Amino acid sequence: FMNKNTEEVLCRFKDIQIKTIKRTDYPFSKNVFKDYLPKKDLFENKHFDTCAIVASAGSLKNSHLGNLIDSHNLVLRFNHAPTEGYESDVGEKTTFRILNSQVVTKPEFKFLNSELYRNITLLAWDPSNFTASLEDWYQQPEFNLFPNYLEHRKKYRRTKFFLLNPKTLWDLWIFLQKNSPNQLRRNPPSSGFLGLAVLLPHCDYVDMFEYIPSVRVTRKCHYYDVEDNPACTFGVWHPLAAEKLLAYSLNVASDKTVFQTGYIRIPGFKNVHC
Ligand code: NCC
Repeated sequence: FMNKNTEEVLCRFKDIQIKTIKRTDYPFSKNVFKDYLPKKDLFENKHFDTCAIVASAGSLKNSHLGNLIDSHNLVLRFNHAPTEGYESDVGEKTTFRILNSQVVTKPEFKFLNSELYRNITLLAWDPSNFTASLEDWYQQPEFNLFPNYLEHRKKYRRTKFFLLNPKTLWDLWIFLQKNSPNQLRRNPPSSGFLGLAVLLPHCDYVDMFEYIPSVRVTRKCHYYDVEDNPACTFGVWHPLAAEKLLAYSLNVASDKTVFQTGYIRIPGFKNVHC
């Protein structure tokens, strides 16, 4: 059941265009990137019946959600979040990974060698300044993901690897600000919210696991490490609380599903009538 508010907000959400960097985008059109950027759009006209987004939250630990997650047609994971050793809680299927530019560049993540980043669809993002052009961003990325982007493209030709146009981060931020009662810091949304925005045009519905914290809520940052940091769940740099309140306002699943099982369900754009 979708109430009127849900449908209205989804209609405004639908207006945001998710842009990836194309061969024709200056300055990439004039440099070596033009031969390596994908020709096609992310997921083009592909449609998936059911999509799962696995937030990396510590509350996934002991959730036994693995089979439910794997039953979805598309599974999105973030950054270096592993499945190996955690299958019963987070599943083993990965269709798509969203990576921030730290993961692409910092040696500890072994981006060019780890099997986590092969034979799936990848989308990497790096924040630009609010008013920056693509050229400004290319000259001054926050973490210089461009060299490893090229290396990866050369090494793993079969992996579909996209770069997010950083303007999309600010379009999402503006949308969040317009739909939240509080003044937000001007920092881009988290990979989790970006994932939701990328998938809503392509899925019948999107199930987001442990993005809205369930009764298993914990101070642990991730299901896969021991870091104790409640800011991971409620936000410090990203406008995480605003993202989560907005996502929760679009939820059509029951309280029991959200707070005991541990996921929200958001209807894909195909199901909204604007
Ligand atoms: O932690 P991170 O996020 O990789 O998590 C992926 C997404 O899951 C959701 N999440 C995570 C933990 C938690 N307790 N609750 C959650 O809801 C969020 O939606 C989050 O986006 C990122 O968004 O890219 C982020 O990346 C990390 C870090 O860079 C990578 O994990 C690589 O180590 C950032 N942490 C730091 O930079 C220290 C984090 O702020 C955002």
